[in-house]
Amino acid sequence: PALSNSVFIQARNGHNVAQSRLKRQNLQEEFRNVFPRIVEELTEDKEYKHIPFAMNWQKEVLEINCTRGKLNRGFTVVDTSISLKNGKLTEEELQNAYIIGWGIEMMQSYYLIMDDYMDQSKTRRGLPCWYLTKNLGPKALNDGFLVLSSMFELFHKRFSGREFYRDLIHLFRNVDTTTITGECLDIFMTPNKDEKPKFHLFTVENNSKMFHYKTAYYTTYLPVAASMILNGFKDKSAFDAVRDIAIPLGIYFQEQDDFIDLYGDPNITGKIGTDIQEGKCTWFAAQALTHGTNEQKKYFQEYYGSQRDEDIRKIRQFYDEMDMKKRFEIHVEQTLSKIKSDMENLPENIPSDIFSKIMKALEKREK
Ligand code: DMA
Ligand code: MG
Ligand code: MG
Repeated sequence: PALSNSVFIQARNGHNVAQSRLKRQNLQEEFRNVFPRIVEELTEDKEYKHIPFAMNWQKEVLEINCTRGKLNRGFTVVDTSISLKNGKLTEEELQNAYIIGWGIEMMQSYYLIMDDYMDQSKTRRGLPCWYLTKNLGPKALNDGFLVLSSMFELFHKRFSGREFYRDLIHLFRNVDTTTITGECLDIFMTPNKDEKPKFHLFTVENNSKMFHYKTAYYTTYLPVAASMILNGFKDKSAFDAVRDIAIPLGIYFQEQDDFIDLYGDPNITGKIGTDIQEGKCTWFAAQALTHGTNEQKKYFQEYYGSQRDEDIRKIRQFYDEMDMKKRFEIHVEQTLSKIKSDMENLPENIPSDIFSKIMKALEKREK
């Protein structure tokens, strides 16, 4: 069904969207305004109305968990569709990009509900984590699954009759498996209560593999690949070429996440960093154990993963002594210049500005 009383459906479906409407800020606002309709559509089911409690709960879970992020991933679907169609996309193509974009935002919210429970984080996007809301505790896990199933429900309602449906579902299933595998790697490398961190696993290679799986695949590859599927791409080599650029960019995104955990301002990021006391295999920890002297490594292993404030301070000081901010800056410069040069070899039908837009959105990211 069309988003019937939606204010922005002005043009008829088959017509190209007017250029004047394709301004970024404009579209970002349109994109944002689509979500309440999606929630309505998901909960308007006749059968469902007989269980109003579940219906209202689903509304609340979706509204609180899906709308408070930066919406970078979701909007990348829109950005990518515009690039792939060289600015000439129909109303229907734009609406489809909005729906898929929100699907990705829903997927992200499901990961965060689960991840915050596993990481025992305290705040997210400026609010208590969902499992800490209303003292839900482990019951929050069902809401994670609720958000995921809502996403598949939305795609089914909207796209099940479409030619691209099979490829779309295949992509999302595949990305979900990859991300969960990445969370497995993360969990495996994180110590359980009263255990020492697994320092022998803290290598640059393991760290980057974990980032590839847990973050890069769904953060940068998924939105671009989803838009390609919407736009009729079938050729495996085009997806491979996109993956080769998207994955390093997504790994860089998670490296920024580690930077923010250490040096970010919680008032801006909306979350409080806990990586040091949790003994996480972060980019910084992997650097310390790769480039430190034997003496430095010994010192690091003595205090990393401890809950005591003074030990956490020691690790922060240690990072300063190793000049980690500078190391990070150099690493980022190298990463980005490699990605930029690889972007020059993309196939002709993949405009490189797809990735320039993502890079721009990540530049000097503070949250
Ligand atoms: C993020 O891992 C990965 C997923 C799949 C949510 P993280 O725990 O480092 O992220 P955050 O710092 O946002 O909790
Ligand atoms: Mg986390
Ligand atoms: Mg985590």
